[in-house]
This record gives sequence, C-alpha cells and structure tokens, in this order.
Amino acid sequence: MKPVSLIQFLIEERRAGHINAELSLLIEVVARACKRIGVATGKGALGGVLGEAGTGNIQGEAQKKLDVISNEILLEANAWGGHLAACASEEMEDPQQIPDGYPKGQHLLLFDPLDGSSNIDVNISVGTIFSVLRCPDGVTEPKAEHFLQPGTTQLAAGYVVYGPATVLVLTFGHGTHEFTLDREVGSFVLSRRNIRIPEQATEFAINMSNQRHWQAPMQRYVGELLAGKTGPRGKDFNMRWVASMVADVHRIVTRGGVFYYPLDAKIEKQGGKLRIMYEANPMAFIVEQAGGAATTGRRRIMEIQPTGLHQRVPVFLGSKEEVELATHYHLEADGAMS
Ligand code: P6P
Repeated sequence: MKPVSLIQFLIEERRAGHINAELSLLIEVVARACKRIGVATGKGALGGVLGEAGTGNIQGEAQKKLDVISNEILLEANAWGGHLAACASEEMEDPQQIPDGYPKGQHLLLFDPLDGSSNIDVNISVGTIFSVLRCPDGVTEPKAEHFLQPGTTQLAAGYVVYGPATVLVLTFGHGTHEFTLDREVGSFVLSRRNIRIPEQATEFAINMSNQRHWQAPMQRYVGELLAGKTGPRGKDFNMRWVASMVADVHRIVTRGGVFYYPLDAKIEKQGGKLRIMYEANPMAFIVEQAGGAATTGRRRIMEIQPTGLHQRVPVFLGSKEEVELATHYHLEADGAMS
C-alpha cells in the first residue's frame, strides 16, 4: 500500500472537516521543528549540547542545554507562520507573544519542549509534548489566563519521541495516529492509524522509590499488582519506569499498560509532579482517543478547569479497566474517610 505522509494525512483531515488550514500549518511547523530537535538530541556528546545550561526554569529545575535549545527551536519555528496567537512552554514563566510585525493566528500552542531531559546525558529516549487550544475571540495579546482552558477544549495534542526511531503521535479528536520519521526522505510517514490501547493491562509504570510516601489507596492498588498471582488480581504484572513520560506513554500507546504519577507526601503541597497544561492534558487526549482513560486518581484530567499555566496534577493513564480500578480505590477510600 502507498505510504501516507503527514502532509497527505493533514489534507485528508482538512477534507474531513476535522481541522482547518491554519491548524494544519501549525502541525506541519511543529513536526518540522521536532525534526530539528531530534537532530540536536541525536548529536549527543559530539554536538556540545549535553549537560546543564547553567540556568533554571520556572519550575525551579536546572535546565539542560537541550531544554533551552529545544525551546528556542519551537519558538523560532512558530513565530512567523501566522498560525499562532501565542506560545506557552514549561521552560518559560509567561506566554511568548508573536513578535510585532508578524501575522497572528487563532491558535495557542503549549509545549514541554524536551520532556525527560534528565535522561539526555545517559542517552535514554526523550520527547516533545504539545497541545493546541483556540485563542479566545478578540484576544490579540493572549495572557496566561487565556490559556487556562480544560483539556476537553484541546483542538490537537501530540508528542514526538526521540528514540531508536523518531515517532510522532497525534490526535485531533478523531482517533490517535502514529507517524514514523523516514530519515532518508525527511518526512513523517503514517505507521499506525486509529490506535487502540488494550483495555486490560499486564504492565505498569510508576517510580517505586516513592512507595512509602503514597496515599493508602495507592499502596493498596500497587501492593495488589506486586502480589500478582498470589494476590487478589490472580495474575502477574510486569513493571517499567523510564522516567521520560513520553517514552512510558509511547510504550502504553504501543502495547497497553498504565502510567502513574500519584500524589505522595513529598509533592502533595504542589498538587502533583506533572503539569496539566503541557503534559497531562495532551497525553490524556491522546490516550482517551485511543480508547484509554486518564484521571488524577479521583477525576477525569481533561475536565479540570486549570488555575495556573504551570499547575501540577496527579496522573493515572492508560488501559481503561486498570485506570478505572485504581481510581475506584481512591474514591472508595475518600468515601470511607468522609
Ligand atoms: P521522577 C521528567 O522529568 C518527568 O517530568 C516525566 O517525563 C517523567 O515521567 C517524570 O518526570 C519522572 O519523575 O520523579 O521519576 O524523576
């Protein structure tokens, strides 16, 4: 069968009325920027881009050189196309306006330019996560509050994982689809259409070193997974933790499973570890469109009304039945406590 390029797929989506010309251009620009990020990360030690940048971001995290480079690549690529009203990034406290003199569009782009960058120096897969919202009508200089829309309002979401292959996974709300970069030609080629995540899981991803800090329902739930055949679940489970959300989520999108970053005593005050606007919401959209589920352990992530551009939430996502069980344990425990 003739391969379908990302460009051809975007034309199909426009003909189907799923996207407009401006959003199509936005995705093309982001995909092209991610190819450049892939080239930069692929240079490793030879590119002089490993290690710390010597700066910190809004999260109070030390920035890697590639965090800054990736952020710049995405900002520069999106500045002049006329498809955006503004950008927001994990690496920047406030939204970045489109420079004066350049045309503006009706979309807001949010991204984590290089998620999992702590893995860069040890050559483990990292990725870019992005989300697209509509700019409210009449807003010409979008501020942070204009980005604070629930995940259900996303027009598009995607990630690019820079692994052995460079793979883009994308949704417009009409299924989740995967594109693999043909490095010889330089174009993303459709490799999986309408992905379905198996509803049952045999693999879970969580940072077990936090185990003693988890809330009781999480202790119960993970304890049952670890008990395997000898416990109430009656089957053994496998565990993975890459510590790059994009890599862990891509495994789940590819073969099922669940990913958890629950509240724990260390991060309870900040509301969680992962950021809702450019990590949890886009990943939730992608996973739900593939038949999975995404909650905070207590409610659907995409229904949350965000209160801050860098707000953090707990993340339970992946195979539907498993996420629903873990969520049920938390709601049951809350009920027992109320
Ligand atoms: P921990 C990477 O820093 C990240 O934001 C996600 O990509 C990843 O899932 C998580 O944090 C890893 O957190 O606490 O295991 O280092």
